[in-house]
Amino acid sequence: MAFDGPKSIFVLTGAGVSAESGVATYRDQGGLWSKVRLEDVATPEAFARDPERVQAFYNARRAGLNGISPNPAHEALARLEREFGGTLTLVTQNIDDLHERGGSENVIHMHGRLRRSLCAICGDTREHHSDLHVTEVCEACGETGTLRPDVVWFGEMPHHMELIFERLEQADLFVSIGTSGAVYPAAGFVSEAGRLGIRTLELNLEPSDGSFQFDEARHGPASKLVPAFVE
Ligand code: BJW
Repeated sequence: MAFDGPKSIFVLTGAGVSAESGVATYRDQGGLWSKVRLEDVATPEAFARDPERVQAFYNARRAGLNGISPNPAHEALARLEREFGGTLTLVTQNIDDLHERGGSENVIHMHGRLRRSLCAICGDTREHHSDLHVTEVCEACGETGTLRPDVVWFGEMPHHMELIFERLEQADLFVSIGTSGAVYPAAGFVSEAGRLGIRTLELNLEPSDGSFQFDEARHGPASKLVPAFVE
């Protein structure tokens, strides 16, 4: 590891860490938001307007998780969790489960999880690996048509924010991997880390919009950069 002796590392991952596993990123050329308007699929208003369309968008992406595998970046972060003597906090913006499948045991999913359902009425969440339909009945409250993917849409509050800021404050190294830094509150973590005097490192395919805010930035594919960082 290039930084000497960190005792508490806070890692933030984004879509770039799963790109080499075949998961589409959002804002790269050919990314999800170049194919569909986020206002049509990734807001509570879109779900209220056209639930079938929104369910179809997420059903296709959930089905896509069946045919993919974690890559060396996920595996290296799992190795870091097992072998690092200090505290590791792994926060992901990703809704896939590739960190878990790569061997990480403690993953904080701030934007939720695609393989879970959420009842919009009673708040019940549970594992859900198959398609979701507008006719589905919530097993917890019995309402029909209220189940949605347990993901965080624009305008909604990301999950575990109190815990995340608590862990960030305790860290002495902040590492951002494969994220464009375009979406808040995650995009603000680097400036918050800087304010707290925490060293900051970016590992990304190319300089992100916020690259200049990091103490150090290394550019290239996550499958190469992350294992090299962990060694
Ligand atoms: C590689 C690679 C390889 C590629 N190796 N790297 C104005 C100012 C400030 C904020 C706002 C504002 N107007 C509105 C807001 C708030 C809004 C927001 O941030 N909007 C921005 C667009 C400005 N945010 C929200 O609404 C959030 N909620 C909120 O703020 O609540 C209030 C609050 C207040 C105070 C505290 C806390 C909360 C909710 C945001 C929810 C985001 N949801 C999504 C969709 C999830 C469901 C789904 O998947 O459909 O989450 S949007 C999408 O973007 C997804 C991602 O997690 C997120 C981040 O994307 P990410 O991971 O960075 O992907 P990309 O594609 O952008 O970047 C990939 C990067 O990887 C690139 O840099 C590549 O170069 C790189 N890369 N291949 C290494 N092989």
